[in-house]
Amino acid sequence: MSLVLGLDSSTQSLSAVLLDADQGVVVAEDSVNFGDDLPQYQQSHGYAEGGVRGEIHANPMMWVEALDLLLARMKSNGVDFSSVVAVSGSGQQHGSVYLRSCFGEKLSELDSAQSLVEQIEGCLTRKSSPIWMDSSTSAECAEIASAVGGNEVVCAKSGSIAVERFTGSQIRKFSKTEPEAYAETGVIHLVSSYFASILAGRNVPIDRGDGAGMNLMNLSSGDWDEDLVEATADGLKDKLPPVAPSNTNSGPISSYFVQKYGFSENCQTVIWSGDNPCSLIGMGAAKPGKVVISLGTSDTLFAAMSEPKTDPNGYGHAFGNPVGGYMSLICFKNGSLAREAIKDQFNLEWSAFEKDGLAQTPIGNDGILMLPFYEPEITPRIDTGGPVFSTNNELTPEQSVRAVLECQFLNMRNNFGWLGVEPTRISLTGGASANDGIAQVVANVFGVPVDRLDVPGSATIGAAMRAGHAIGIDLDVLENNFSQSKEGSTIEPEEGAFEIYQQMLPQFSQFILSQH
Ligand code: ADP
Ligand code: XUL
Repeated sequence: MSLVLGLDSSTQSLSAVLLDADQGVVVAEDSVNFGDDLPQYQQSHGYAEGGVRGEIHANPMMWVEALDLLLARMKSNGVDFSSVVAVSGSGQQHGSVYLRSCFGEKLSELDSAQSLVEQIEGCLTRKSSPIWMDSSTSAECAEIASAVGGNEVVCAKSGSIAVERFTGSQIRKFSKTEPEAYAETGVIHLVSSYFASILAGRNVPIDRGDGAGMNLMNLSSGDWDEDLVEATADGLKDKLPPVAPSNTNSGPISSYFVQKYGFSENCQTVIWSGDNPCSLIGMGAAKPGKVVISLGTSDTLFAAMSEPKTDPNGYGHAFGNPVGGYMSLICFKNGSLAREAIKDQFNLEWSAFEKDGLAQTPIGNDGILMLPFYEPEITPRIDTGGPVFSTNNELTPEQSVRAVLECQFLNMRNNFGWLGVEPTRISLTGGASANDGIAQVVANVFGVPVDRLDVPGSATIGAAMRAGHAIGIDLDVLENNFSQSKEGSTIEPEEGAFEIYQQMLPQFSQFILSQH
């Protein structure tokens, strides 16, 4: 029996899935929701509300408290961790944690009689972690780009132009605004490498999948880019962990987890990757050919690439593919949070977004358009100060639901051409993918069938599969066992729908342009 554990520290929750890799069985799964399960941190969606000038930070202690809570809860529910042979994980991308040099030593002597929070809190040089939703670093992006010769150079080197939510500009801002705390910082981790280090009981590398989301890694060499690192902040080279291939085994799990939760001393830890790279693996999309749309807190569209394709408009990104090669990705910030905003505004349930709810309005919504940008959007880069409608008439709840969905996916279609792939099917994942109505709109707008996986949580599953792959389990076996479409889950496009959206697309493009 090869039990592998996958963890996923996403924006709103920390989830775990335990797989029997050989048998293709999900043995256990559980999740801690930051807002519901850890209300004392007052971060109901996983981050502090009310940040100024686009700042969005989360509490890195909340994340580690969630780890203790999740493992304790699973253990008390009867999960036996002693047969787990390998563990890895997935982290929300771009977010960063700032720690003193003593962090590594602290991790090597963790006491299982105390909590992780009690022991790690003193290592922080910055109490909060900027996360991917933060848009406060435009000045720093411009400074980094100008220092290396422009955004074309940043993009050619790192796979993306200098981007506000990426870690480089966030580090630069910290070094400028809190120079003393920056000087006290010995190591800067991503969410992924922070968790991976805690599990391994020592500082471990950043993987090439997530590392590519920092504007600091050279995509061709797979290592830190000296010019970018120098342009970002003084002395940064010494504060970055090394970069390593995603399948790096970082050794046996820390004795903290052996003593407290019953892991075996031989359980291997594999370095973590970002949630999107892990989802690529979980969806069985590691080889070029499949297009995946993930409807999580953010909506993303991604696909494996043999070459690192970059977006001429600067909105999309090339990241490392955890099993080698590359992946291209576009991220839409106003994903589930925009859908939730409509749901909350009209006091609806998710059933209003299901097929029956959508049947109350015609496909195309009688031409109503909406820019569903509750937060400043990143694809395209636009701040409309809230949602914008093409009509002054007040919309019914049903019209609003259809408007948000249709226009989110029209916006996706408007922005994915640079990937150079014409999907013949789409693999759908993320919390909202379980909703048949939402899946139907995706199928209609793209005009292709939409498949969903047999098992939920592709990032968490992908993390567990990566753990298995790194210790020698064949990727094809893992994909056969866990990345299959759920029977009956395919949604075909409705007759005539695609043609309606073809006509709406230029109108939608014009509407966006009129708001720039
Ligand atoms: P993340 O990994 O970014 O934390 P998930 O992929 O877990 O996000 O998705 C969580 C989101 O899924 C929730 O915030 C919620 O908006 C959305 N969601 C959950 N169930 C449904 C549903 N039945 N219909 C539509 N959206 C849903
Ligand atoms: C990708 C991105 C988000 C985060 C959170 O670039 O910013 O998808 O990874 O899920």
